[in-house]
Amino acid sequence: MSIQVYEMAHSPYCIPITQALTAFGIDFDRVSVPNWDRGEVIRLTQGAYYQVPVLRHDEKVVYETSSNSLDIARYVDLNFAEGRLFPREYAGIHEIAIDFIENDLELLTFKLVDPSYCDSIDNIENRIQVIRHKERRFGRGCVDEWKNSKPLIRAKADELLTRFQAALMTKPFLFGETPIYADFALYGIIGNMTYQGWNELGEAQSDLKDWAKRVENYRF
Ligand SMILES: N[C@@H](CCC(=O)N[C@@H](CS)C(=O)NCC(=O)O)C(=O)O
Repeated sequence: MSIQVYEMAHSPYCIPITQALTAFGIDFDRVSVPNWDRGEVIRLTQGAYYQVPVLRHDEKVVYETSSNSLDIARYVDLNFAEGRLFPREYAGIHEIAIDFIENDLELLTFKLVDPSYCDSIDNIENRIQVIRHKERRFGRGCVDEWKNSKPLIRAKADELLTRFQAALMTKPFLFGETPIYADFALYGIIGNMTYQGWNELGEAQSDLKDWAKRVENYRF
């Protein structure tokens, strides 16, 4: 059996997949896909997809079929996790939590990372290609704007994170004694936000730090 995850190491959508595979003891290879050249995933999917992650399991290629689908996570759940990533008992409310993490929260936290990420790209053409990509969606000068309004964006993100801190006050993971996909999704957000130390969890978020360590070290 051979498994590859086509990824960007700092992506809030790739980290949950690679950490879930790791938690279930699945061996896989990481294929790094640069933000400025999506040729490899476009070829792999015969032009059907250009985002990451993309999972390849032997000859099967799995990618998202819509902006809010969880096709790769559910594939991992069915093929490697025996349904333990999406327990039936949390169905519905679980997807609401994931949707909030992948959209409402991510829409704030990636803006805390991208200015540093762009600055870290040495090659000017590659860097401007990434900025161009962001500006297509968020408008000209958006990356500098995020840099200048970082404290405000961080305050809003911290406010949303308090809801997960509340959920962790009575249990080790978001829904109970073991991590489910929502835990890996939130772990992806925190992993993206704190990538290369560009941002850190504060004193008041030590419970989130402890939870992230639990997710990281958890093995089924
Ligand atoms: N809903 C998708 C979102 C994936 C996504 O937004 N990936 C980003 C990286 S964080 C990407 O590839 N962006 C480049 C692009 O959209 O061209 C998922 O959950 O996998």
